[in-house]
Amino acid sequence: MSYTRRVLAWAIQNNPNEPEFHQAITEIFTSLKPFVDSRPEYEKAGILERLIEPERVIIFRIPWVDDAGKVQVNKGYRVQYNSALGPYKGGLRFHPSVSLSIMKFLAFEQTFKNSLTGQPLGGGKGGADFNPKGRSDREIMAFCQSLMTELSRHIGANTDVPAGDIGVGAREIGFMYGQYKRLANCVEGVFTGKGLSYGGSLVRTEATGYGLIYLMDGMLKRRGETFEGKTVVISGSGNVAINAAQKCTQLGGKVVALSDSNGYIYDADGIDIDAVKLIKEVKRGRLSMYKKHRPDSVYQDGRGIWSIPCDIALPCATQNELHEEDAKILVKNGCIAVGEGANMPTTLEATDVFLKNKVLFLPGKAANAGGVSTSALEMAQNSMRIPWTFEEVDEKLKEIMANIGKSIDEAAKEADFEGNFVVGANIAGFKKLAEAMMQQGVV
Ligand code: NDP
Ligand code: 2IT
Repeated sequence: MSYTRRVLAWAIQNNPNEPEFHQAITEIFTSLKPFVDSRPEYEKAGILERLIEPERVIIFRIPWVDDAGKVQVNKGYRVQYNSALGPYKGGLRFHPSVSLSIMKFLAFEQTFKNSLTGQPLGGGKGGADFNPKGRSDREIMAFCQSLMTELSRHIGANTDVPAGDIGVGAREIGFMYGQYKRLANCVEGVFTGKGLSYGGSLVRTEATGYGLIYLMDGMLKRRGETFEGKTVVISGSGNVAINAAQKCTQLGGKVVALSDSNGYIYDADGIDIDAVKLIKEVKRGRLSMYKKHRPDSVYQDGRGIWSIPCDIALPCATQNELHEEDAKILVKNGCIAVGEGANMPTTLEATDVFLKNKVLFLPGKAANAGGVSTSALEMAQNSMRIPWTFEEVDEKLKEIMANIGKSIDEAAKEADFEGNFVVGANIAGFKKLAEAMMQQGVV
């Protein structure tokens, strides 16, 4: 059995009941197979065995008191996956589905994504099985403070730098950062996505969605296409989806649909993004309220968003939200490009459908890397104690996304998989990581 197959089988056997983690490592190892198996130095250095085992996993209790005076307990996680390239870096997710498997898949993906950015970032991820929906600001604060009381001892500006993800935005980061500062008695860039008044960076809020559109725009242009006049369907209606919709609209695309965990909206005239922001960001409400703003739009319960005909599909909600049947419908409806704003939104089978049908497919670790890249820019500004303007950060983000596009394209070509950016992104991410790990010895 080849080196890659053997380590993959071993990892799956040794980490039972972790389906999302198995899915992520299967995708990456399958891509790496020809590259790694033809280079015995990797096996000699045990690179894959060391890469697949997180350096550290912290699981902890988060006790807090709700508004009714009842004690609640949640499970918290921080997976510190790999520090070969820099401090552990990656978001925190608050969602009832959070499990060890989901944390590990996200942290493993993050390690490759961060490598691809070309910035000095290791990989990590964390979160809790906490459901913020319907909770008061005081309950959110109590939860965030309790989480940070434990997490604070494991993080630091040069150790591990968390940020936001699903269910964690400016409000939650503010509460967690405030508690960290109090416990550590230290003001440092230990978080990214901070508020602008206390060390945050301009463009970080927009960065993941903008970066996705910058990369897609660049890759479309290589095929002689642009966003101008294209019909676009975007799933989700959170940070990534909203900012992707905004930039896409600025570039001439027409976003006709968005979704949340209950259903989706279709607006043939193009989604009114300000209305969505009001509903989701200010009122923390449901997309079903959109019809009040635009009576001619349609709201539909359920996960049928991919049946809407479009030229470009951008899954920006969560893992495994786009299945094989959805991919077949998208292809049948003439979709020419898919960009993953979310982490692993497309199942392995659906990805195959896109690749076989020559759909331009941009995998999450490249397509959504704009968020963490801008986090690295926030860290740089914190270290220098000098903030950059919106235009300066935006320019740097564009350059980083263009470089990512170039490196996944070149890596795919070198591996004889021209146009397959799943292979391109995995190999390009792996090469840099493996080189750093080899040079640092067996650690
Ligand atoms: P938000 O919490 O801001 O928004 C998440 C959106 O996805 C909401 O519309 C939510 O619906 C929907 N959603 C979440 N879980 C589910 C589910 N199980 N089924 C259906 N819909 C769901 O998160 P972000 O926009 O920050 O994150 C979205 C994706 O992008 C995630 O995969 C995240 O890992 C990834 N990502 C985020 C980055 C960032 O900088 N924020 C960077 C890179 C990737 P509802 O409102 O009903 O909960
Ligand atoms: O998945 C991701 O890349 C994020 N949630 C952002 C991580 C970060 O550290 O900015």
